[in-house]
Amino acid sequence: ANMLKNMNLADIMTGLAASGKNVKDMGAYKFWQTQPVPKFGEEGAKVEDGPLKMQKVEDIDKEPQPLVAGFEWVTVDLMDDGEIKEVYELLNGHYVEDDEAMFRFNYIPEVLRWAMMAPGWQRKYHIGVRASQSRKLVAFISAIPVQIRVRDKTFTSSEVNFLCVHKKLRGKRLAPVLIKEVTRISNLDGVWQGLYTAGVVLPRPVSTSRYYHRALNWKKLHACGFSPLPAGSKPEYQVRKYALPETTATKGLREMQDKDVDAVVGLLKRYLGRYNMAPEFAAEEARHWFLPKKDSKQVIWSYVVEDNGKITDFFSFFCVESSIIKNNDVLRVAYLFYYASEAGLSEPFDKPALKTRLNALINDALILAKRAKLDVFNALSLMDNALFLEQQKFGAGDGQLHYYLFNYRASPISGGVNAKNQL
Ligand code: MYA
Repeated sequence: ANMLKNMNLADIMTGLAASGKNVKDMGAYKFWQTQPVPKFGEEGAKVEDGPLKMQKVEDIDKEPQPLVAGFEWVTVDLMDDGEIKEVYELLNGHYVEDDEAMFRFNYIPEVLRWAMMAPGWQRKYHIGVRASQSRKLVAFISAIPVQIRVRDKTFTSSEVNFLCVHKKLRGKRLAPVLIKEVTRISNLDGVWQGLYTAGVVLPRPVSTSRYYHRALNWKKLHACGFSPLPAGSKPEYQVRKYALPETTATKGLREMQDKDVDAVVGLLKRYLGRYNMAPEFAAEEARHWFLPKKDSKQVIWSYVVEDNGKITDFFSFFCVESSIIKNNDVLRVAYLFYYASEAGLSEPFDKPALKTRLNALINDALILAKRAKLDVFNALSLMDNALFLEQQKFGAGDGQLHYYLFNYRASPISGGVNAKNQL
């Protein structure tokens, strides 16, 4: 979870984007220094990957930590339209913003359900805090179970997301209490590892990637302050630079259907096997994450290439809106999700062939996103994205996304982490 925005050249040159921004001394992390996470300063140590702390379910507290007077724990029923609206409103007003407070994520209920009601979800992981008197929802945290592979080891972990504290309750150490509660609930289910992303630096990222942005609707991006007009350029030139054809070019490209699930799972398993850290999808999970729901607003777009009855390629992107704070409008932002291609799986590995293929596929993804009326297309500097970012006219943004593992020590991973957690 992090924000987006085209960074101007001056920031790149002054190094503002460097990952050093926001780093504190280990001792200043009053909460995180008590948790089973790797510490800054021990990066170099040669250690085997694995859990940091072993515990037993019977030793885990059966009750949550008490909250300060006037507040109480609740679980939120996301099936209930009224309750999901409360989560929507909390996040819409108080969730992640960019550094200059120009944009804030606007997770509509359809996206929240998609993200938090994935296979294996349980209501007890949709944890809220209410003010006892007013019943107002003032804080939230959630998790879903995922199978995550780090190098040659695969384990279940709680993927934590949507941590949010109402602006009026900030700085009161409520976030650590929420994090301990989602940990406790996971532990009672025998889950001992966590996976999460944040724009802020905490002890200690297992991987860090940068956001890149590709304009689809440059005029709108410029008008709302997302994309500056480069010095010496003219608006017409920018519009022409980002123009896209009306129709896709890849032969055999079509929307993914239910009948493709097994083929996509098989292809993804082989393709993601190339990376040091990636999720493992069961068929049911792939169905959930990739197939659009027919009866609600579209959140996810997935395409396959079929060649003589065989699925050779796959790509997907999802949409999360961002509110433009100054004028009540929204940006419709596409995020590149998972992809896979036989072109990356030849023996020996043929990098130029993969580069050519990914550029063709991503160009089609841009065309399809534009057709879906999305305004900008985001991708991270992970997986094989370096092979197409420049050629497809993505520009570096000012947002970083740090990947974290809870209670798992792993030597640092460069590139190729899972795309799912960018939600
Ligand atoms: S990332 C998105 C987080 N949400 C936002 O950024 C929305 C806007 N901001 C807020 O709502 C608040 O500022 C939040 C902090 C809630 C972020 N992840 O209560 P405090 C540490 C982890 O006084 P507040 C996402 O959702 C901070 O370093 N820790 O602060 C993934 C300090 O600790 P320390 C964070 O500003 C979340 C302490 O909190 C984050 O009122 C993954 C201060 O607490 C952050 N993003 O509230 C959570 N930001 O003293 C971890 C600040 O040590 C999951 N802090 O520096 C771990 C795995 C658990 C499952 C395990 C299973 C076994």
